[in-house]
Amino acid sequence: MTPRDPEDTSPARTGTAPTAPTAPTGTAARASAPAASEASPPSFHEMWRDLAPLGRDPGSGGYRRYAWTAADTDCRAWFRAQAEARGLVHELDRNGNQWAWLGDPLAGDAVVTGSHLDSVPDGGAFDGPLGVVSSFAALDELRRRGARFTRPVAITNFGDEEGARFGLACVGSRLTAGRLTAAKAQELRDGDGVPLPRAMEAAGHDPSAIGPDPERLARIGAFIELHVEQGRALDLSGDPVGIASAIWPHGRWRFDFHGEANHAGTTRLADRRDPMLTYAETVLAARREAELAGALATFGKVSVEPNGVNAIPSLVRGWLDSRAADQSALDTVVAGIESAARAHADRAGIELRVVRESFTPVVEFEHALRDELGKILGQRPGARSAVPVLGTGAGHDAGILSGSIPTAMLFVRNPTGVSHSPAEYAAEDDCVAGILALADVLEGLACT
Ligand code: HGY
Ligand code: MN
Ligand code: MN
Repeated sequence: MTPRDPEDTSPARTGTAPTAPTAPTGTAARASAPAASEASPPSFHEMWRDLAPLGRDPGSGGYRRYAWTAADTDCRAWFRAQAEARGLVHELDRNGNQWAWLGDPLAGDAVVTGSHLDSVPDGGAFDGPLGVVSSFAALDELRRRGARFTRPVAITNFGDEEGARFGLACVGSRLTAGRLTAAKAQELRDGDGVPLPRAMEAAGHDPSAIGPDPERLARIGAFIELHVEQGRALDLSGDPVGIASAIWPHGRWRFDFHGEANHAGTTRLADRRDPMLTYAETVLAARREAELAGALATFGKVSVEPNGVNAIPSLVRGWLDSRAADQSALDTVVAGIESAARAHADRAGIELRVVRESFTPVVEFEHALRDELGKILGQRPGARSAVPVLGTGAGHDAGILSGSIPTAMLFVRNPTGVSHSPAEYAAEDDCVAGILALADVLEGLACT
């Protein structure tokens, strides 16, 4: 696999990709591109290229679109511009999620599609944005077909899905679904100690009404999220598009290892209480426990105080992300890791505190809607016998909402399976296949 030019975040071209007018990117795009209109909305390429430079780090080529930062604000402005270019009614809900409505938002039984625009640190271009861009493109396709809508349709951008800044995934959808209370949300702090409500205010959103939104959810009949696959199942099966069956239970735990600060150059080894050693042992234990249970465990984030080359740390904080196909395996892994950490901490005179910061139980997508998608996609001319149905270890807003409304997911093939990395990408033909599949699903659900 030849590495892609990090400058090029357009969907990887395979063969003769359909061409579209090449629009300049960033502000130039907004200044010089012809005014889009309902009749000729921005194409997939134009949307993709306008979005591509927003929040992208020139060094890594990855995205740093963290909740309620300037990059997030730029992405939100992009979303609103796409909505208005199509004559959709743009709405910001109490939790800062964006909605672009076609039809009466109060009528009920709406079919909603969308995803998120925020990213993990140095994330890829597709995780989230592919779902949002494809939603607009699928609506454009339905309008080109002259589809007659019999239900309201909305496109969403759910805020803070990755939890990169405040540590909790899916804050926008959790608040809306009542799975995160306003009080708990107000306790969230970023790495600089900035409370979530203050960050919202600084970005221009009034946080005073954050909280559950049951009336909104009661007006939604189905939510469909299209997402780049974060794995290689579709690449291995040879399918451009798949349907989600379930999301593994998964969570995030913070391990605080408190030791004793001291001089690196004068403190005898026997006299040290070095938390870095217990942290290191815990990381190795995580891999051992995950292998034993056939699960996943990752320490991807660590902070050290005082973080000096010549200072034995006083505190090491490590964040564990663990996931497993079932709850009992997940419980076993996390318990095994914590027990190994405590055993070493006791021997080394380290004080250990473990806090569960985020947790999502297993999600089984509603069978009726999942099967409806399979029927719609399986009946298309030239369709293969069945669209593959696959599980995932990745969390999504659709998973959070699945406890409140019928939800389903479509996955688009990811040739390498790589995600949460600047190297993430999907072939253009597969992105187009995803758009057409989403258009067919929306047509089957929301049109005569
Ligand atoms: O962490 C996840 O699975 C998702 O990308 N938020
Ligand atoms: Mn992600
Ligand atoms: Mn995502």
